[in-house]
Amino acid sequence: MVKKHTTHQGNGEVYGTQNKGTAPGGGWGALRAVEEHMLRQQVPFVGNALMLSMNKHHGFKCPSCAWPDPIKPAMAEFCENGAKAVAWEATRKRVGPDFFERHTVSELSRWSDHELENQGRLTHPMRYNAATDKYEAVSWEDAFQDIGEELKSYEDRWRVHLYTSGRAPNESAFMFQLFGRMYGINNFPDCSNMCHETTTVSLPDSLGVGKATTILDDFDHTDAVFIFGQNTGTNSPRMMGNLHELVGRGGAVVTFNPLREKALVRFANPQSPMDMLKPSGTTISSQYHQVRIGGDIAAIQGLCKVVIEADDRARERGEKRILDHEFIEAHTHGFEDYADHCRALDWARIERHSGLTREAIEQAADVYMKAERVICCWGMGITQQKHGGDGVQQIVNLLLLRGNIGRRGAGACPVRGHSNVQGDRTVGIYQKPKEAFLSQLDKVFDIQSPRRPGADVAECCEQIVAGNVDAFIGLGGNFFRAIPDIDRVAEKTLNTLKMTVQISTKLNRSHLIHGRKAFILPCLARTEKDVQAGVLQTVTIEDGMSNVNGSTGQIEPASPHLKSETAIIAGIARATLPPHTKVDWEWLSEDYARIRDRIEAVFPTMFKDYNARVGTPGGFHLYNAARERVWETESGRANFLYPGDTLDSSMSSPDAEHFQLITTRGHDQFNTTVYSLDDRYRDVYGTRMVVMMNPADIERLGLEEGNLIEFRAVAEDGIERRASGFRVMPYDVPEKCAAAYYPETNGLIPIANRDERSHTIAAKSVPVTIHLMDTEQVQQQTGVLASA
Ligand SMILES: Nc1nc2c(c(=O)[nH]1)N[C@H]1C(S)=C(S)[C@@H](COP(=O)(O)OP(=O)(O)OC[C@H]3O[C@@H](n4cnc5c(=O)[nH]c(N)nc54)[C@H](O)[C@@H]3O)O[C@H]1N2
Ligand SMILES: Nc1nc2c(c(=O)[nH]1)N[C@H]1C(S)=C(S)[C@@H](COP(=O)(O)OP(=O)(O)OC[C@H]3O[C@@H](n4cnc5c(=O)[nH]c(N)nc54)[C@H](O)[C@@H]3O)O[C@H]1N2
Ligand SMILES: [Mo]
Repeated sequence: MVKKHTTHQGNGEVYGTQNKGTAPGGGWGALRAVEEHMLRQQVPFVGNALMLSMNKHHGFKCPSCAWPDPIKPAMAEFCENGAKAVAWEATRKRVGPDFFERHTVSELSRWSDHELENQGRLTHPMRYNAATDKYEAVSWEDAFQDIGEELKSYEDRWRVHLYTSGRAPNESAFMFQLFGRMYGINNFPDCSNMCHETTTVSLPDSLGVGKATTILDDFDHTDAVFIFGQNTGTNSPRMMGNLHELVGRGGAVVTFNPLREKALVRFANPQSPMDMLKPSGTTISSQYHQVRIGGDIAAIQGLCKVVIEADDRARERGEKRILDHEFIEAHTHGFEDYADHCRALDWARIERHSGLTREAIEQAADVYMKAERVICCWGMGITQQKHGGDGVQQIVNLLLLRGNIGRRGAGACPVRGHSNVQGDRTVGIYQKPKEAFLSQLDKVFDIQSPRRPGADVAECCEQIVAGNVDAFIGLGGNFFRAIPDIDRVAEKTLNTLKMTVQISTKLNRSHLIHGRKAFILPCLARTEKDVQAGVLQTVTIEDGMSNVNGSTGQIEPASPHLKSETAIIAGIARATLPPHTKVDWEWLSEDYARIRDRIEAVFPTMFKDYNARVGTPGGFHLYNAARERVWETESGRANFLYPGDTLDSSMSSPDAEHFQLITTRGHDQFNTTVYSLDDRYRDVYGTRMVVMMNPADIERLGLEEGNLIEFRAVAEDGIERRASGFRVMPYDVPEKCAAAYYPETNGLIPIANRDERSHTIAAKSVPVTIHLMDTEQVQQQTGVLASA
């Protein structure tokens, strides 16, 4: 049966322009938002005590982003969006068997993402019944047996895919990969394949490590932070505190972003009483460069050109040199080639590709040259690009020029997304595992792991479309909503997958885009007490700067029927794997310290004394070689790397007729979880169905503000991909660049629109054309909206 899925969030909505432009990011708006969201989720008084234990020693780690905590946290160490995430999780609303009794899956398929999750927490394990088109309650034991029988029945086990979302803590992620490898596969598509995989793959070629070389302390000692393609105010709001503090002591923030993101322009720190008295907050970015989408490679090479040529002049004049030649000499490889490449670049070309003027680039370079210590941060604006890996490597080149790596106050800082996305990868969720890891895993568990590489997210999607997947198990997340080409994948999923199993906390679209057999297995959430064999358990989380922290839930579980992720994986593993295997799954899941002991056995150096160190306030830091100026690269040095010809690829050329579309997050959302239809930081209220466009483009296309438009994807495969019903909204964004919200636009992204090396989906440059909807389409659309 093919179900019709609504991709629209608007309900006969209007979009407003209240507060246009004036209020800063943060400030009173943030405090009001926290209060509102807690009330809306009916989070009772206990919510407040809960909030105070967040990110504290013996407390729980915020389930929102991966920004690290200070060693001495503030009284209330949380941000507006962390509070929303907790309110959303600790909600009093429930989705029990009675709910599923009232609604068929076909009906639910027409609900919006917000409506689905807003029903509350899942309470019982559920199994799909095709005869009634409903999910029905099932006992845990029956669910495990049924899943186990199914998994055992497959002839080709490589047709099974095990997806992980980055909220899973180290313990359950480790169990999940162990189960997968004992089952015989390396198919571990992971949310990072849509996120920072670009960094994970390209950074090691440059620096030998795939993680940030900075720690939080570096932000206290830096002179300048350059931010490329990361919307700090919405996605890692606690980092705003670090930027605010930097500006306060005279440091500089230089931002590269096509969109003017409000909080990066001005921000009022809710934790600063002085700021809260100022109506306009504090200026954060001393320079804000609205680079063309995908134009960072050209912009950064322009920056490097200015710095290198200034150094050339200093040499000629016998003045103090600009580059750190001592560092370059002792620690790097490929400098001369790269310098020549930059010297030879023509300014007209740099300007055309970056969309920035030479003067603007020179101004940014000036800050870079004057700052003794610089940190470069980057997010999805860099990684979700066709040449994302090249973008990451250009950022590293810029840092290397002045020895800005492996020094206090300086470094490379990819800002990671999900709270434990980095840890999941550390403990073995990886489709291309290294031999050293596998042989150690095999030794510790006396097993034989498969050596053949498995599928990442893009490959998993392709294999589903090709009809080559039998079963999908999701450890958290909302795979069938977060992926590209969602319509093509969904259709195939419903028709060809034999089984889908989703381990979840909330109802989402991935429960509705299901296989012939389908299970929803509800689990405990991060905030909740996880008691195993009578003992309260702690899990561990690795933040985006490699600190491993304990997290202990504080509140009573949403339902007595919930199991922990770890117990669920143990249940599936026991029912699937032959009884004589050496792993006692139940025994492991009864005490998470036992799992950590096994993790330590597999990674004896990295996780030395794991259990003892879990209790360290502020956690413990995992060794990062580049931070110590030890280069684990083939050349044994940090490498200057640059692409030959990527500036001129036809799809991303500034001369192309089509638009590049950014698909991005609003302020009231966490990935596919939509808390509300407002985006206070972009002055969008009551709808998410908007397209932000440059006024000159609106005029050129003969459009007007408020018109309804349709996107048509421009793709080399000739497949038609459309999404309609987006309202035109004039916005401060470069020409031929447009922006709309994710996931409403995910049907427009071809699976092949991705970074070549890492396969990370290029969700920030989706080639589209924009068309005014005709009267008939508008009537149909408004009909849909009105009846939704
Ligand atoms: N509250 C909240 N917090 C979150 C999340 C959430 O959804 N909500 N998601 C979490 C996750 S998983 C992740 S990965 C992170 C995501 O956090 P971000 O990395 O900030 O991702 P996006 O929100 O997609 O925003 C990307 C930014 O890049 C800019 N951009 C787009 N194209 C370009 C370009 O070509 N060049 C440059 N220089 N900039 C560009 C966009 O305008 C936007 O400001 O946040 C994490 N934290
Ligand atoms: N077009 C476009 N697509 C994108 C992106 C983009 O910018 N543009 N961003 C990409 C990025 S960066 C990412 S990381 C992915 C995100 O992809 P995912 O990580 O798959 O998606 P989320 O929306 O974070 O998942 C939300 C669901 O997780 C479940 N959940 C919440 N907490 C828990 C928990 O503690 N345990 C378990 N088991 N389940 C839990 C809930 O049921 C909830 O519905 O999306 C990617 N897709
Ligand atoms: Mo992410």
